[in-house]
Amino acid sequence: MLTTEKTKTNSSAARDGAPRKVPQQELAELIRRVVREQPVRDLHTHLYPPTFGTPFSGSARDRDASGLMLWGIDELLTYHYLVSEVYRVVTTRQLPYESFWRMTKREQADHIWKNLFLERSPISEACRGVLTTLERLGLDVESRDLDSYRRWFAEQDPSEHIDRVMQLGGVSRITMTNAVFDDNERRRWLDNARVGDDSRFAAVLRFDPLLRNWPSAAEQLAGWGYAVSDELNDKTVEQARQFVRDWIDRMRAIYCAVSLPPDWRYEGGDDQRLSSVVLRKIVLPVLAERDMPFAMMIGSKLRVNPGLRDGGDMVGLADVASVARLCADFPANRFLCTMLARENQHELAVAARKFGNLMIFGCWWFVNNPSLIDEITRMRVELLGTSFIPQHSDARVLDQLIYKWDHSRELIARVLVDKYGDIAASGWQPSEQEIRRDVQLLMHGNFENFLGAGAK
Ligand code: FIX
Ligand code: ZN
Repeated sequence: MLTTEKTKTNSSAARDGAPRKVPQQELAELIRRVVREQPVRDLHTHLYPPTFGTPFSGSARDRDASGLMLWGIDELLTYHYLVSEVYRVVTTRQLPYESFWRMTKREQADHIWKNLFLERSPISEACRGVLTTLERLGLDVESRDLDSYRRWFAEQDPSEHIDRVMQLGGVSRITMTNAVFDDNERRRWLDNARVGDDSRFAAVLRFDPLLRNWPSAAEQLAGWGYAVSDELNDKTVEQARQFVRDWIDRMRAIYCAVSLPPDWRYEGGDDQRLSSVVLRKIVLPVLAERDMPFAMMIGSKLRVNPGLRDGGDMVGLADVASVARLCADFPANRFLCTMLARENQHELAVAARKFGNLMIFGCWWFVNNPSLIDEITRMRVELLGTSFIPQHSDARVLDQLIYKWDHSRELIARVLVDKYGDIAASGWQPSEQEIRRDVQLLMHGNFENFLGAGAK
């Protein structure tokens, strides 16, 4: 219905102190700029500061072959996504997995560069990401001169490079994944209580085996001095809770996390599945006590092809109803959740409409591709407005922060241009201040607010 009453013009609105409304034609550019400028708090990565050691030390020289801080062009090229992709081109008949893994990192990178970049165009998302990163670092992509890129990285100091990459990626703080059951990771925390003391990074206690394989986890806890048996009696429960508390405190973890297989289920209060009992009696009571969220990343079938190592994991359809039951049964807990299957995304977004203690996040791993980020983000805005966390990087190599956030910012902005355009068409003219407020929530505030008082 057309209204006859003239709407307020910007000048009259400006006169009475209301925020300036953005004319439609300027809206798209403003939104893109705001999304580009808004620092993001990356809530899930596999990145580390130099204190965790680095196998490629650049100008710093102190290499650590089992170091956890991965960075530089050879790590970028040997990302497990690209190992999987190169084995589609050069099969195991031509190059058995063992032969590949016996190569040096440099030889593996040469193999991937030759087969995925030079002999075929690097148009997959993981290949394209390498090019975006090189270009944003100011290197000459057109030269295709891999050794020149190597020479440049060899001159960089790892810690200074972290600052550079965070600045280029617009990342305000990096959230680690600290897998306490990984011997290399655990040893570093036990050897050096200050290993996590880099303010650019926040720790996350990750303990998949507790839920994926309790008997094995119980055996390891016993070996670490906790009086636990694989029978979940009161003594075991209390000791396992103490294990979780001890590592939250040692790491100063901001949340705890697991990745769960697609067939993981939670059937409610009397569910006697080991993972459900461990959740109900050990994990969730400690997290409620500590006012800390619990992150569940659901849908990964591990090592369906062991020869590919980290690249050998697969996706499967998960059960959103189990997440909904958890949210209902544990109202004092807060749940971060992302799922790996595209087919789970709509139901998970609807579950988030039902439970305020559920915060869905990211386009994880196999749905972290432009076509699916667009589809999923669009659907989430339509169902949840600004009350979700659109993305995390899942970066494993420091430099990936640049491309993963470049690509995602562009896609998130594209969705927001349409959505603000839709409301502007009805006469609701968003101000720049309102757009900045909303984008800050999506990229930073929703995560920080969900963390609770204890962790920042
Ligand atoms: O469980 C996880 O944290 C997954 O993100 C990783 O295991 C996976 O290899 C990955 O890095 C995906 O992007
Ligand atoms: Zn991850």
